[in-house]
Amino acid sequence: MKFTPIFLSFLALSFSLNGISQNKNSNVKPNIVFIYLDDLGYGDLSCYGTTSIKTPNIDALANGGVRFTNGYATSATCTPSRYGLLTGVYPWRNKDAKILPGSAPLLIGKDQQTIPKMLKEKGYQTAVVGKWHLGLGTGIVDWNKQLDAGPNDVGFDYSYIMAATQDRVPTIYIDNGKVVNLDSKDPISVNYDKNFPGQPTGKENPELLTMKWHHGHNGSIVNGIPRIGFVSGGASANWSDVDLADHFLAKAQTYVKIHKAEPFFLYYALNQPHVPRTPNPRFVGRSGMGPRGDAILEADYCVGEIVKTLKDEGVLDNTLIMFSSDNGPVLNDGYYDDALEKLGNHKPNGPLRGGKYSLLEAGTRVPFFTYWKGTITPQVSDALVCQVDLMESIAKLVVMDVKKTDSQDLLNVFLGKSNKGRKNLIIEANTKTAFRQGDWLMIPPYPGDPILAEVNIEVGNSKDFQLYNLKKDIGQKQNLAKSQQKLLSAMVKDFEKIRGN
Ligand code: NG6
Ligand code: CA
Repeated sequence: MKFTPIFLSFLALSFSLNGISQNKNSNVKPNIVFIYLDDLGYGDLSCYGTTSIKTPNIDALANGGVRFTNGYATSATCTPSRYGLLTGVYPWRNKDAKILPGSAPLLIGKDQQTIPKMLKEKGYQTAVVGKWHLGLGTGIVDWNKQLDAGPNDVGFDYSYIMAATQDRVPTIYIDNGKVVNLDSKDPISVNYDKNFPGQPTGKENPELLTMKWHHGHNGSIVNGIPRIGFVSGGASANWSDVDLADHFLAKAQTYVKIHKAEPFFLYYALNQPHVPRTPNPRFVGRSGMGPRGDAILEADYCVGEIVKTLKDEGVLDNTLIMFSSDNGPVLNDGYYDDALEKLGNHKPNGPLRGGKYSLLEAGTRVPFFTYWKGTITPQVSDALVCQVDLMESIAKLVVMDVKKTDSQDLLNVFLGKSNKGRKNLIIEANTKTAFRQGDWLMIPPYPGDPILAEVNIEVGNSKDFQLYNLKKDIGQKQNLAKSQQKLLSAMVKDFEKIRGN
């Protein structure tokens, strides 16, 4: 038989689709939108079982796709989780992958493999909109010039970001490496060690504050909110906190409209419900739970709007949407904002133990689901999956070979065609690590207080080994390390083999 060129390209097309049925009018390469929330807990969404808050837009995606009950961030804080997500490398392999100040240099190496870089090679347009928190520049950053290293150097064609977090200076938008609305007559300087002469701070000028700090957060004051770090100048570039969510949403929507004709990857990183919680007045009071609950409702609105845009622009059927959170929940993360006082019966960590900063489950087990209209069959999956697996899985989706990392190809699991997730996973909290294997979780002994007092969260420190059967005991109430010694030593061995110590 002779193969004609047309037949051959048909053959290539069929293989490249990995058996995924495609909408007739769609691109061969699906768009990929990764929606990342910040500090959203396993129990914070109605699709994950809470009845105290309603998140209909997020629920519609979760219930129409594959909703994971064992979906993990690599870490219990932001920077390392984002590092693992974008590079496929466990963050504990990089000693600098810790919560970064707003002045930190770019954490991802310019020659490191990243998801957007890989997708660019396949002809994708790539974008990050929202929270970055992976460092900028190569040393001391001059915010008044084009930044010399950032998202655009690690694979993103377009970046519209906040540098670090909403509670860290600088409180500005950065558009493709350039600070937005900066007045050259009022240059901006940032310092994380000492204040600039004459600048008020949360510590010295409580009379200027509209939001009070509880711990940390007593540096420079912007919009009445005390932040971490010190800043001078750049007043015209400061964002409006209550408009942050709308602002980033509009940028994400515009991006979709401009790039709807080409395959695109949009990493849309919202910052709700991270502190300081400043929902737009439209959402204030709506949850009855104070600003934290209102911020979750605002995030739900944003998700609904971006999905609406994908639909209106005619690309929803050809877009794989993935949703997750960078780490677990925290109530008082440094400001007095009623998160605790108005919580009522709501459990941000659901049935899990611990929270943000914790090696116990609620630190890293987070809401996680995939949605692809017309392609994914709705289901709940108990497979073990981690954000670090996006690298290999997306590579598989776009038919590409990538350098081996800690990432595993779980494409069929993400598409709901298999229930075979990872066999094991190393999770991390403040550079300490623990090991999940099958249904079991082992936490090695660590010195330090079992409770991080300032946030009142159990972080998992103990002088003894901890071993939990998560299938039977999701709340980690029973430490079986003493009665399951054989299993414990086998797990310690496997863990050390991967950790390399
Ligand atoms: C901590 C901050 C906390 C939050 C966190 C980063 C203090 C006392 N606490 O150091 O408020 O900003 O860093 O959160 O400053 S994360 O989700 O970006 O990792
Ligand atoms: Ca976070």
